[in-house]
Amino acid sequence: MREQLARIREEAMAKLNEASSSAELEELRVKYLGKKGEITAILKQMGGLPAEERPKMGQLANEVRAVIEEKLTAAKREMEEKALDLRLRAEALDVTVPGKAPKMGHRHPMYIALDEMKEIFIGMGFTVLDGPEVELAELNFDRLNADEGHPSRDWSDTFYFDEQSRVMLRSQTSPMQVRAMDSMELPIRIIAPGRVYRKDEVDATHSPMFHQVEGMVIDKGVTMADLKGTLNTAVQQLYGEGTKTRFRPHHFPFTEPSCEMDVQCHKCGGVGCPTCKGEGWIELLGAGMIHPHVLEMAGIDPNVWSGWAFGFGLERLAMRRFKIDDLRLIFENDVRFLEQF
Ligand code: 2NM
Repeated sequence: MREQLARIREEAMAKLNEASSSAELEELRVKYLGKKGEITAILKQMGGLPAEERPKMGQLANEVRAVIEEKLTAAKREMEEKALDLRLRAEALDVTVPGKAPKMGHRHPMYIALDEMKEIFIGMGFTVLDGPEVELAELNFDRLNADEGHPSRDWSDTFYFDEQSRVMLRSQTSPMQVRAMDSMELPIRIIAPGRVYRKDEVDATHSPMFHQVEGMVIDKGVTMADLKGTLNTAVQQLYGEGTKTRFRPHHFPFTEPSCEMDVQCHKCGGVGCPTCKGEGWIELLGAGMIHPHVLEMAGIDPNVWSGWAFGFGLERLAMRRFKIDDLRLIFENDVRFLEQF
């Protein structure tokens, strides 16, 4: 029995040393210490021993049992520690690995130009207005002195929604000025940027959708001098101090008198170069004193109030500002193009 216990002890120790999983450990625990295990079997045989041998053998058997138990516990703990260590290693974050920089977008070049424009006019006390792109022909045309028969009202020029030509995609942002005249308290100082629609074929300078910025001032005693002063101030901020402008007579149905404003070419200083096509001047916008009848239609007495307005195409402004030579680039949104600004 003594030898049996010694063998069990030796064998158990060797096997416990070799065990490589907790399942194996459990198997060994059952094999040696379980109810039908080898130690239990030995203890059951004790009854056959002489009485004086029993306590010694009992003690020995218990020692072996204790040693195996201890070894089991130690092996189990070691295995758990190893597993934890492996898991920690696998889950470890290397905080020294360089991060991935998120790709930052930026404003579209046209909106950079628009925001500049807004800043300039907000700085002069103007409010920025927004309005519907689906508009009544009444506000887009009639209220702006463009009566039935005006060429821009033709079906070949304008996107109408109905046979009666009552509802349309606005062809200018001026209907917002009309809405402002109808709803705002005087005096009014506003700019109205937004999309406008005309039936034009796409080419390097045309698109059926483009953006306009229009501005309007209505107050008492407002004259053409205020128009020139305000637009000159805006141009100095946009193109730099000392930029010269000139005003040429023009015609619009909603203004009288009307004019176009040119800026002296920033490239050649007015001598003439490819940028200004040899002119020395670059056409910037249309403007004029609001027609008395347009004021009257809005219920504003032209004998008390007067006003001026202007309008220009935003794409053209952005194209000049960023030296873009094809309008289509503005709308294609090719990232390789956009990234350059
Ligand atoms: C332009 C040129 C000149 C204009 C006029 C008005 C209104 F509503 F006050 F009559 N809004 N916009 C105007 C005047 C627009 O664009 C080339």
